[in-house]
Amino acid sequence: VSLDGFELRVLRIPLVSPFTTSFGTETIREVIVVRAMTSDGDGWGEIVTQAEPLYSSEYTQGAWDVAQRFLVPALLDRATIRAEDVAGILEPFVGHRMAKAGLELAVIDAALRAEGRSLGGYLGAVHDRVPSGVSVGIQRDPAALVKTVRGYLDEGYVRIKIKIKPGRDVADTAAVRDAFGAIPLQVDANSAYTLADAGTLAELDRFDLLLIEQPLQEDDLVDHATLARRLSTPVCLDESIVSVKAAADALALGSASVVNIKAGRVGGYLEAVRIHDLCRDAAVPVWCGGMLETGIGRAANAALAALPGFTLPGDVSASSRFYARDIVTEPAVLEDGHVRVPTGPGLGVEIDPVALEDFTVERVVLRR
Ligand code: OSB
Ligand code: MG
Repeated sequence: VSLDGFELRVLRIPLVSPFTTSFGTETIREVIVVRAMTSDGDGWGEIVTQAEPLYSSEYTQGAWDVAQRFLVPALLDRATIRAEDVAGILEPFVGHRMAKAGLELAVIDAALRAEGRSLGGYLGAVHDRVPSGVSVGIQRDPAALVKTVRGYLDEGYVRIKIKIKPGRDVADTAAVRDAFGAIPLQVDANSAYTLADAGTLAELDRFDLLLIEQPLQEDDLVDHATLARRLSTPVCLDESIVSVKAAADALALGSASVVNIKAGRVGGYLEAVRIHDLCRDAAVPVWCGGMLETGIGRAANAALAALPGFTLPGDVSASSRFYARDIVTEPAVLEDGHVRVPTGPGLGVEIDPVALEDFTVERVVLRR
């Protein structure tokens, strides 16, 4: 495509209920929406940073700065670029993967819309819908958790993930297991433990969980391998898998037997596909993680999750799980426990310009 410029916006979208993890509570989703402006029309992307650097070192104002100061100017330096060129152009800038991923998605969307080709087709999707799991935040107490989980099961979600932290792990998991029997259930610690907690984490083995996600720190690949040998519950990595190289290292070390793939965390949907391919060749199951995406990232995640190696249900839930109002005209909905993979050109969803404007708190346009 030939790029005319980029529009960046910071949005603040209220959540339907507070979302609590081991690292904090969110009540408003602060996110950056990217519009790539090309001679063939617009493309949309989303930078999935959160307001504070608690899940990852990236955060919204940091991404806002690095995108304007370095990443966008590097892209606008070229008269024309292909979607496949974006990552290479941005490669010299260390890190900032979520910022890079959002810019790349906007260029991919613009290019695919111009070609009349869907993102699912481009990435290699083989399903027209994907099973929908839900990530459930830490609640006031185990009884409140059971009530919240019951609501999601009644809606049709096919897999439950509960957030855990020290002191809110074994009893919470037991409460959900006891209340609902043999449902597909997994837990996510978001790096809240150390190897010294291996005894507590081993107590989770009796609940027959699908997996335990990211018990230790982002750079704890060796400790995760040590822990994995002590647990019968499969260890899945999220925060640690920042690239296809990190994924290869984790598999070689035995740090994970399941991988959560998030395009933002790994620098883009094309890198996400490379991790999918690596894991598929190694017979390691993968699933699509989420970052409370708006309708933009949610459409893209559905397309990614439809690749053949995504053999576990992802955190690809309906927009209504987090938002009363989305910024696309056809938000993802739950149908028989599944979310449909859009088939239209590019992301296959259209922006609702009024909603976009209503949630915007900062806006900038950078032109060639
Ligand atoms: O660890 O998977 C995570 C949300 C923000 C940051 C990290 C995580 C999450 C979730 C929510 O679990 C997943 C979703 O978008 O549904
Ligand atoms: Mg996680």
